[in-house]
Amino acid sequence: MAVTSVVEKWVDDAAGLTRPDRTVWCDGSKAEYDRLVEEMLRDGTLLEMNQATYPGCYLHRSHPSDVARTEQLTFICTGAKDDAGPTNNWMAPAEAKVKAGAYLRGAMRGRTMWVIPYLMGPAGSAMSRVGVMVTDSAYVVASMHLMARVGQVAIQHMRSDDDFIAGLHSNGDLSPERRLILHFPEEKLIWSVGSGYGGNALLGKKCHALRIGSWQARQEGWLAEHMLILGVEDPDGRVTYLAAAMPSASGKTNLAMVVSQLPGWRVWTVGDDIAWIHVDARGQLRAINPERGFFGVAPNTSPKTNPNGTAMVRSNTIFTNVAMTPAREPWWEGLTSTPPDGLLDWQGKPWSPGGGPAAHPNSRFTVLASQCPSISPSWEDPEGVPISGFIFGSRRTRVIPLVFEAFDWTHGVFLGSAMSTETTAAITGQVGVVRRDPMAMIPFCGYNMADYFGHWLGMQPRLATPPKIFRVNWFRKDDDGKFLWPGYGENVRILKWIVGRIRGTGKAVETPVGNVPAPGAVELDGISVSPARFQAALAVHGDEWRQALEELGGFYDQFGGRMPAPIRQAHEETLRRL
Ligand code: OXD
Ligand code: MN
Repeated sequence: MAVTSVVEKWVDDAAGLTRPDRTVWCDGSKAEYDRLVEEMLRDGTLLEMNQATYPGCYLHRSHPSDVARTEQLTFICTGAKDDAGPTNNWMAPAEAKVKAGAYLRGAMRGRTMWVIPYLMGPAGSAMSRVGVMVTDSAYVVASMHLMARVGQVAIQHMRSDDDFIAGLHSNGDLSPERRLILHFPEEKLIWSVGSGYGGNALLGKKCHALRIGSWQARQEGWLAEHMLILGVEDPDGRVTYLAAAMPSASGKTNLAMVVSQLPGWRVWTVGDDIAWIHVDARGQLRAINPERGFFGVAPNTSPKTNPNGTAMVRSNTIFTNVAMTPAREPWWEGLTSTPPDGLLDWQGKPWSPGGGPAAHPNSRFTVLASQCPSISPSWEDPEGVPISGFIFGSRRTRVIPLVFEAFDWTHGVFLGSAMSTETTAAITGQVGVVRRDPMAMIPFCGYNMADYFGHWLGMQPRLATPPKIFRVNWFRKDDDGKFLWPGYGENVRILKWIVGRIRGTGKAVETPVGNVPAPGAVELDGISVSPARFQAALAVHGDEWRQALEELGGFYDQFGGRMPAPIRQAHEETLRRL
């Protein structure tokens, strides 16, 4: 493989630090993937699933203390602390290198170091970007094959000799005490040691495409967002593309590949996690999905919640930390209403009902996007798809209406900045507590979030018609703790209203926080949601909102004078309107 001398030198330096027994350059071929799988079956890293019913599927069981992203061990290492901002963990670059260097020095002795040149984004797209990562984990290499475009194609897309994000990954000893996930955006560099799991280890995803990506996007004038991308096709065949930011494990993958319950309407999947969005020459926002596959949360994926997701993982899928049936098929909570007898849990121990979950709550499937039955014919279009609307969605039992529309771009950015959510198992820590998560980017913004809001505001003058911005919350409950909205396939009814608003047809009524659907504007035929319950799902309660906005003011205060004035103004105006 012809690589630049800058790449070669960086790889040599990585080997000098970590001292692998041998270095293997990955070409991304099917033969290479098959070889890796064979090796991992031999050494027990992978277990074969039932090849008759789940052909090409394997199970990986991670170390029990390495099961989710560890945000407390994730750092942005900028020269100036303020450039990382108050919502990121920060470490001085030199100190970070001394600390992690101690864990990495000689860490690959006796191991192979694989070099993975990878492309984030479709081949031939000017929006795609290159990374070169090294790792001592065969599981990471195989997963990167599914999640990115690996090999020569990456090198071909380098715009100059040093146009790549360098990523150094080692499993180390997998101990949380010697784990660090470090980002050096000023050096286009990632160091990750001590975890082999998901976003900590598949460096193309959260580390590159979001944390370093968001930094690069700001420098280069585009947006790197924690967003799914979907196309809503109406009965006339017209497709409207939307990008939606949602926190981890909040129904994002389900929405990205939702099967419409509305006759004549259909949803096409472009991406389920990350969107890179550029302004084209006509002032239109265009988005690509930088990833090649899905690393989705398995629990609660079922033929009811996500029929496309269930179908796509029937072959060529690496499962991580799911349970296994005696027939060697994968199983997780929610897949079927009753668990099959004789399950082995995610750690391989016999499981019986009544104890902990059989599958880890953050167990995952890794699969090529092309296997998704709803994958859009445009998903690899080098020009990207035109974005007509943004959705900010979070998981909130109370306060936040099912859907409402921002008054304008600035108000929409304010609504995104105001987002908070109830935490899930995708990160280590307590589940179900409300935390601030502006635009679902709190764990992923590689720089000061006040500057990030400013960057969003700064996009507006460059846009011919700024996309409309919407807020959704599928998770609102009534006083008895019952969901007010059925969700899943019925969410297409909400998407239809959103498309209507974008086209100027959907009816709305104004509230102090934004425009909600007018009575009758969302079709409720065929579902058991009474108009009264629907109104309850949309209700804006002044007292709850005032309290929420007060807390929000406290959040803004940490950014001091760096917080953009228009966001502060939108906040104050909302308080006045309530
Ligand atoms: C993910 C996450 O894995 O957001 O997508 O945690
Ligand atoms: Mn995500």
